[in-house]
Amino acid sequence: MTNKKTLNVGMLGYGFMGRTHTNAYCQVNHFFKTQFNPVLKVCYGRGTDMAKLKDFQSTWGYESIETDWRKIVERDDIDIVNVVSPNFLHHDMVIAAAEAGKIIICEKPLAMNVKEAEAMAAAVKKANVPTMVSFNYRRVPAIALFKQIVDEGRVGRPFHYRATYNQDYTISKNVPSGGALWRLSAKVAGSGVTGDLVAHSVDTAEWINGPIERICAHTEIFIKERKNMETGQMEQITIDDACMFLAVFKNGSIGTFESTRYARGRKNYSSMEINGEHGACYFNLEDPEYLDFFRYADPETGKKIEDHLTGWQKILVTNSEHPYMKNYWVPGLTIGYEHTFINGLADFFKSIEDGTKFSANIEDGLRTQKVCDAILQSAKEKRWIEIN
Ligand code: SOE
Repeated sequence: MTNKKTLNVGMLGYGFMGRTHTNAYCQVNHFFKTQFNPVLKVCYGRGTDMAKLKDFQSTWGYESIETDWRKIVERDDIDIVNVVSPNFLHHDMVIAAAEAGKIIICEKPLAMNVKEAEAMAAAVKKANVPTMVSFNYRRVPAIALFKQIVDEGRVGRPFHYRATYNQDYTISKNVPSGGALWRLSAKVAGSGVTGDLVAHSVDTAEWINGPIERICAHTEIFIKERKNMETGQMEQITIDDACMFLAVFKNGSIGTFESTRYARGRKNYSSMEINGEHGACYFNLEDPEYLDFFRYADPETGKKIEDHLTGWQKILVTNSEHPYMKNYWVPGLTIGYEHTFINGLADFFKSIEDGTKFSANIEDGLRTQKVCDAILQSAKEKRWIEIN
């Protein structure tokens, strides 16, 4: 017998993110005591590859499939509309879901541009429905600990923030565009690494270190033509392959950000470091269970506690005192990428249950979109841009 309230899920998409989000629904109640029982009702695909859609359905246990996403949004029995489709569809899907009064979960980047994101946020505000934008890296235990340490004042006045998000999977000119590689097509993805990777870095940076006030960016396209795997034709590549920018935060600290899909050897190298008056923190997603912390001074007194034993502490973030970890195994045993989606869903369910504000919500998604659009504008116009 369970008293949990059923939440029927309509999954709009069935690719990589469809898997990560679906797995979170399957696992959330195994590790967290939520008040909700998500039921995998229906998953959507365009119908171009029915075998793949059906395979997704049977692998994960969806009750049915659908090739018209609007039919899912219109269904009275669907409670959560979960958007994991390519970026160009987010706008229509989220607005329709808001108008239908659904709980909304949307992958990042929220939209193709600020104009779309603003319309989505307005529709959500009008409908007053709970939203989650899937900035899953906030839910890496070591990144949550990073924020906790900064919030506790252990880093003190911040001077520098440094972030990278580097991969290497598009270096070959033979990597096609289109199909599963829609992230290389501007019409489908909106932008390149800026929306796909920098959005994560910006979300985490602002979450940890507060708002970015102004930026100056440079972007680069290294390979300007690729064969589209669906049409077989060469197409012009207009998305940014690499992006670097300087940032000034509202708190007076300054930042550097670098992102590329051409960093040979780097697979998912998302790193962040903050250097403050009293200490510093460093995290790197290729070593995700560790957080490095450097303690120079007592946060209360500001008094130097550095001595001959001082150095970077490499904290294995697996103790029950660490964020999320008491829900999993025993100290020393690690969790992985998929758990960030489980942790996020558990937090989202808790906020719905308690009626509290969830972050990252659609407003946070809009905020990140503003920074990303400013980055692209800055690179185009070769000048500093203020973020309002
Ligand atoms: C791109 O390769 C990608 O899959 C992103 O879209 C995800 O958001 C990122 O977390 C992993 O890399």
